[in-house]
Amino acid sequence: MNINCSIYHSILQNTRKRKIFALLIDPDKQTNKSLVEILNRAERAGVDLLLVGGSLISSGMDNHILQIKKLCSIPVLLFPGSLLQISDKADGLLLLSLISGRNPELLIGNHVIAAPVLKKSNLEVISTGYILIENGKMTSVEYISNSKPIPADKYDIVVATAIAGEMLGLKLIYLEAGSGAHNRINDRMISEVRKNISIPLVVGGGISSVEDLESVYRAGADIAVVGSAVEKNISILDDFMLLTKNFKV
Ligand code: 1GP
Repeated sequence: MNINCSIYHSILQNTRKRKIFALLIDPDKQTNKSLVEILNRAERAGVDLLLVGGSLISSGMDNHILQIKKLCSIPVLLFPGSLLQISDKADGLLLLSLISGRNPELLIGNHVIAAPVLKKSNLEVISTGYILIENGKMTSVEYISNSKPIPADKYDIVVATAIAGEMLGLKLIYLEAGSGAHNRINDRMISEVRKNISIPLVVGGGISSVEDLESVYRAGADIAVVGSAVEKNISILDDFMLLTKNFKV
């Protein structure tokens, strides 16, 4: 992805032509050795974006990001699980508003606290409507965010939430089943949301095979986010990227 123009601008340009694959790196789940391996593989395979974050991170983000930037040139977006995960060493940040929930801190409270810091940084801030969907088990994001996910068969509520997010001026809608979800976001949910919004649609959580990824793309996701499947089997990354590059939009 060309980082000379802004990341969001290149997302908008790319989504008209092709799908975008984002690899989620949870620094706490990597050793130095596995990080080198995964980033080399990601660069070779042509991964478009790195999202870096997790529900809990045990040490400062700056060092993690500096290490990642030393090892590869893929644009790095923070995907912060908390206010502690902001680092101006990254290229950008998904400013997540958890619009499926009713926890005021995650709708606006944390954003107010972070705003002056973000304003002074060089980070590209991409406001994102984050919609948590039930997936069959409680995920870390549900527990930590202290918010209820929307049931996976409540299509109308999810669609209305996504439309509201777009109307509020958010730049991306992110349907999240949660890391390691039993059930990824279902195809009908993805396509109904896709039909009803015009901003890019991100889908993540529980995408564990090439078939899953293909269905997610076919249903209408512009950007797919995968973490756990690659942590378990790094070679699947090549298959994911082969599909992404050859997928006809
Ligand atoms: C990012 O939580 C996802 O949205 C990543 O989920 O770890 O299940 O791929 P997985």
